[in-house]
Amino acid sequence: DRRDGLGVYTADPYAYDRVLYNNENAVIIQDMFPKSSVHLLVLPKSDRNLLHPFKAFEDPQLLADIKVEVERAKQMVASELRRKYGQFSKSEQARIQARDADDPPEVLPEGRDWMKEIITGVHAVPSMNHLHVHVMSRDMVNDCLTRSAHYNSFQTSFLVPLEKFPLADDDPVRRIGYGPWHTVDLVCWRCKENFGNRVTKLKAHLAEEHDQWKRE
Ligand code: GMP
Repeated sequence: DRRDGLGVYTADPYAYDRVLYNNENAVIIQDMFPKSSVHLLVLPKSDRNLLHPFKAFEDPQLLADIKVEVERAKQMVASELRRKYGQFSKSEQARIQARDADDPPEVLPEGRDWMKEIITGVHAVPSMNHLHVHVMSRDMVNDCLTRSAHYNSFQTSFLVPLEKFPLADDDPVRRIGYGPWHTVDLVCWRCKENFGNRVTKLKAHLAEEHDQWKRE
């Protein structure tokens, strides 16, 4: 089944170049069809990893372990963003200039906090059977993003952050997957412009936003 495609990475981590990190709790891999310029997945190694995430994360130990791995993946995404875009970033340049000045200040400017540019979570209705947590830059610029559902699955409450877990029995998040998230308007994450259902227009716009965003 195509939906079982993520199982191979935890079963045989050393067989795949896409596996970037491996320990006893999880593997961290590159998404094969990334929807942002950097898009990783955390795949727990757990006997609960074929459960729906709402069920799987009822286990406090699993939830705690995976939060640690998601934090690790965030650090990986942040350093990849710094590597890719640091050269364009005004705040990074300010830090480097201060550092390399003849008379450097006692306290250097912070540089850019790339951790703030990252979104994480699970889909309310996952498209793949094995438990996976998305950890990605928030730009949503990638050729693999072709459909409005790709965009909205990360830019609406359909993406459920780990902080929401464990869910109470009556938590409204449990109903998100059955709501109209799929057909809501495409809204730019950065400037909030509404593109209706015009995904081609949105993509052209996101490319422009990306150019501004990397310069911040
Ligand atoms: O939500 C499931 C995620 O898994 C999506 O972002 C897909 O792009 C991704 N995906 C689907 N199949 C594969 C695969 O075989 N390998 C990897 N690395 N990612 C996949």
